[in-house]
Amino acid sequence: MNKIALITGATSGIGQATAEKLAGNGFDLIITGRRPERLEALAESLRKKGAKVLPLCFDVRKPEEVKQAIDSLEGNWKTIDVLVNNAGLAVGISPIQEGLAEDWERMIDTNVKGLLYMTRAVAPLLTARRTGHIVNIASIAGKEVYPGGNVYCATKHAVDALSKAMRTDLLAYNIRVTNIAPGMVETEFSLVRYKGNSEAAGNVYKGLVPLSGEDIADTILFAVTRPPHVCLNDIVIMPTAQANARDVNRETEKG
Ligand code: NDP
Ligand code: 8X3
Repeated sequence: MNKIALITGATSGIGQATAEKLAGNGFDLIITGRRPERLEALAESLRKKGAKVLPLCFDVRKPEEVKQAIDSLEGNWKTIDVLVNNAGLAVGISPIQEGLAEDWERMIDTNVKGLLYMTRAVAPLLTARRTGHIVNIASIAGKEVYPGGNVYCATKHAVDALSKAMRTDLLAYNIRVTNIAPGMVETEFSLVRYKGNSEAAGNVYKGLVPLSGEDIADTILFAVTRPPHVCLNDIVIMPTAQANARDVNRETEKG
C-alpha cells in the first residue's frame, strides 16, 4: 500500500508543488484548501500520475470544519503517514503602530490556530498507530524579524516553538516532526500579503532568483523519505541571493 500524505494549502504554491512531488514518488494524497475548483483540477492531474487522491475543501481557521473533514475519512484514508501543515499567509506589511487588527487576526487564526486544529485532529490517528511524520512549514520569519514583519514573524516563531513542542509530546509515539523554514519562495504568497497588488508583489523578487515551490517540495520529499530512525528536525532553506531575512542580493537577475 502507498503511504498517505495530507497536505494543507494544496491549491497553490508550496502545497501544490508538494502534492505533485509526492504523487510522483509513490504517495497517495489528501489535498486540502478553500478553493474547490483548484482542488478538483489538482486531484485530476495527480490521478493521472497514478496516485489515489481525496480532495477535502475546508477552512483551517474553523475548528468544526477541520474536525468534520478528518472525521469523514474512511477506510485506508485514516492511516495518514505524513501531515504537511502548510496552509498559511502573511497579510500586510505595516509597522506595528499602523497595523490592522483584521490582518493580525487572519494571520494568527490561519498560521497558528489553523495549524493547531489540524494537528489536534490528525495526531490521534498517528499516535494510535505509533508512527507518522508531521512537517510544519514555518519560515525564516520564524527565526528572525524584519521591518513590517511583526505579527507574521510572531506567528512563524509560534510555529517554530510548536514544532519543538510536538516533537517532545509525540516522542513516546515514534512520531517525527520536521520544521521547514524557507526564505523567499515565489508563489501567490506576496500577492496575498500585498492584497492583490501585483506590482508590489513582483518587486519582492526583483533582481534575484527566488526559491520555487518545487525547491521546497524536494526538501519535504527528502525529509519524509529518510530511514525510520532519522528525523530532520529543522531545515532553513534560502535562495543563494538571500543571506537572512533582511540581506538580499538583487543583482542576480533571473536567468
Ligand atoms: P500561497 O499563497 O501560494 O499558498 C497558500 C496556501 O494556503 C493556499 O493553498 C491557500 O489555499 C492555503 N490557505 C490559506 N489560508 C487558508 C485557510 N484559511 N484554510 C485553508 N487553506 C488556506 O503561498 P505559499 O505556498 O508560499 O505558502 C505556503 C506556506 O509557506 C505558508 O505557511 C507560508 O507562510 C509559508 N512560507 C512561504 C514563503 C514564501 O516566500 N512564499 C517563505 C516561507 C514560508 P486556499 O486559498 O485555496 O484556501
Ligand atoms: C515568507 C518569507 O521573508 O517574506 O515566510 O517572511 S518572508
